[in-house]
Amino acid sequence: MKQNLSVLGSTGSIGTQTLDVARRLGISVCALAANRNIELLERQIREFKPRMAAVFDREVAQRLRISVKDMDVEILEGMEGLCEAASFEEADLICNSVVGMVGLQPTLSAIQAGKDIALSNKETLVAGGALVMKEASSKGVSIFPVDSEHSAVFQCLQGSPSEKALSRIILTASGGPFFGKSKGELEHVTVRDALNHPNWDMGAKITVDSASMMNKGLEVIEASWLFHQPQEKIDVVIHRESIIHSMIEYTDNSVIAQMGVPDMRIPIQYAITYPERMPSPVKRLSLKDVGKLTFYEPDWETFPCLSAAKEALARGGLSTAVINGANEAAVELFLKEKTPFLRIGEWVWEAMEKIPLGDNAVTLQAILEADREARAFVRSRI
Ligand code: MN3
Repeated sequence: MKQNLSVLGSTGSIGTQTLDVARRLGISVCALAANRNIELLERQIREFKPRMAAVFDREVAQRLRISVKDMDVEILEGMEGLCEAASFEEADLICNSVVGMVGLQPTLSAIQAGKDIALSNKETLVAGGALVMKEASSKGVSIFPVDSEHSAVFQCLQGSPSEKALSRIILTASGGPFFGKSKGELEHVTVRDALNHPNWDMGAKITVDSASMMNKGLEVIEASWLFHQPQEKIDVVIHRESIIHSMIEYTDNSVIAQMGVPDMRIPIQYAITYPERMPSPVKRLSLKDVGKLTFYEPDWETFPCLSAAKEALARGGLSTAVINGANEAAVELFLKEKTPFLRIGEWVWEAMEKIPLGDNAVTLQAILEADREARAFVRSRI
């Protein structure tokens, strides 16, 4: 079990739940990093007494320095601060739960420093999977998945002979708030409609990604890197109740599922206590109360983000960085009510078709450039 955490994205949904797990298990926190919610970050500093904290937004970092000047904590800022928190000497686990592409460089810093990572920043693997997995294996760094589906697969794989015995990964998807809707019905949906998720309480970006099914697309790519499987071996099934968090199928067609009440504190805690199991505050699963579990084929036509992600994974190289950047920019515009919901999927496809990817070598430089181009492409479309 890990003893000293660095928590990046500590004021977000996963970050606050990570600190909740740490609090209950009595695990220390030596570093924190947040974007700009310095009121909550200050409360976290006062409670967990980390040695350092990083504020991504430089404009508010100075305000935090003043408000915690009675504390023995160093306040850093910007991407350097985030990377510093990601490689902080005393940490034995870096919990990377920042949202979006901004999580890539801290992940690489953690790997360079030889730190194990509890990863919930899926964009890290979507944009930079090739680079991240190569570096992690050369440094002997373990990446523990925190995303509920990937934690489920990881849990199912415990005791498995090898990944070679896997014949399929079956990722479950809740279907989000727009399950069963037609394209016509999605024409005029609002930000508020998209943010109304049936089963999970999450941040705005990932909730919109769930509504568009881009989240599942990103998770297919994430699964491909984490478990070394090609895109055709990763299936998606809609499972409205979110009780089965994902499944694996072995070559003998035996299927293993991981189940539980939908609560992120289970996957977060498992990444921290692995390979141990500890009591958690999560409610026990009562299958009698759930009654029945249902499954459906995803609607690939109405939710083109899902097929875009599979296509990008098949194309390889920088394609996944492009669709991720295009999606982040499109979601940002949608959340600001500057574009209709359906444009998100269209732009993601267009960006993949139209942006020339050069020689496709997946270096950090090339990933950042592909990301920049994809965002600029989307912004030029309104
Ligand atoms: Mn997930």
